[in-house]
Amino acid sequence: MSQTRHNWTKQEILDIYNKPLMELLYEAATIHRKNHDPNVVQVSTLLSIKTGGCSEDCGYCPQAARYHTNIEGNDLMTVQQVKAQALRAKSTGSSRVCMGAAWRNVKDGEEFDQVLEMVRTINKLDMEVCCTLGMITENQAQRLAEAGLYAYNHNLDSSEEYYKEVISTRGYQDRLDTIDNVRKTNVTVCSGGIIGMGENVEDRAGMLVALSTLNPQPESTPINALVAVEGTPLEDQKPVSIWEMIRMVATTRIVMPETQVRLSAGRTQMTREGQAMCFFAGANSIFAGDKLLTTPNPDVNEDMEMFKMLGLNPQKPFTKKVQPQTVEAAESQFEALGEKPKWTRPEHTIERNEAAKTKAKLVKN
Ligand code: SAM
Ligand code: DTB
Ligand code: SF4
Repeated sequence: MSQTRHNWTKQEILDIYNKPLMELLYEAATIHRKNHDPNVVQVSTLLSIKTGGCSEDCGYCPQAARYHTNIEGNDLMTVQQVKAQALRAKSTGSSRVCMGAAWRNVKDGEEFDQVLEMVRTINKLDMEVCCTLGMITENQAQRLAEAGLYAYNHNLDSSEEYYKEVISTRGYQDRLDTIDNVRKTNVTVCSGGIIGMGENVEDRAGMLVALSTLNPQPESTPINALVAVEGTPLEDQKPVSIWEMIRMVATTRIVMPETQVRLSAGRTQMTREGQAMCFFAGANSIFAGDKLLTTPNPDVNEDMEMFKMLGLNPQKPFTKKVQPQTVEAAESQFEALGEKPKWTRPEHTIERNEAAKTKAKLVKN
């Protein structure tokens, strides 16, 4: 019988998070090995296919146009460029390529058609393909599924309450709606969040309530430690301690036993010993490659050395679910509907976001 529960309460999750560490680790590791091979870690490579210039106000994000950060913006990559990067990722042991675009939402048209072609191309290399393109409609999710998409990443980021302190340009329900649209297809759901944005432990538990009560639960959940980037509203946040990361990973593992828990952004700040404890606590996926989307990540050779030291093996593609079939554009059953996802645009004011925007205007002028 599956141990997966979809009715976790915030108090239950808080009680788990706050357990004495040795008990928390033992419980998480026990659940981990019942559901996964503890010596296998899935490796994904991120590819920023369209960088910067985003219209949203996400307080953590260096790609939001309204803040002044030192990133180099780029238009949409070509299919050939993406193919070359995917082949490189495959040769260094990645089973998945995750393509990120600094978009609020997907718009039907040439650029989305190009992304669909990227999906087809990578799936044909026998790698899992993931996209994170912002909000999508059900029709757009169907078209991605038909192209051979394996996973769609759309994070809840935090609890519903704390989310309002970080993002004002779209609501929590909008995110849930996109996840719901993905769920209507064969594409797996990747959804998680960030710790270290100034939220409290209740918010971390609140995010895990929102994720674990989804039915089915997400197939993968990235746990990011905030990378505080200069110029963003969250630039002065103190780094989270490794103990908080370990507790968050372990709690995620306990409430979502079957999910692949990804130790995501923030690994450059973590020692190998710290990362090893996260793997013991149930993390079984990482992002590899010396860049996340715009910020640094450990070098892939260093990661492979760490794997060797810990006796970990990279997961083979399509271990958890069969490879989707790619339907060519000419044979597609779905036409572009030209619709936009409906979203609520809460547009309340977040003081620190406004301050970062004002500061950026002064620097840019
Ligand atoms: N634009 C799309 C969207 O917002 O869904 C896709 C890209 S966006 C960069 C994907 C996720 O990266 C965000 O939801 C957030 O959880 C994470 N992220 C962005 N900036 C981060 C940072 N500075 N530190 C940690 N995680 C970050
Ligand atoms: C996720 O949860 N983390 C990744 C991926 N999904 C797209 C992105 C992390 C981005 C960190 C900041 C940057 O490099 O720009
Ligand atoms: Fe845009 Fe995504 Fe960054 Fe938000 S997280 S500003 S939507 S790129």
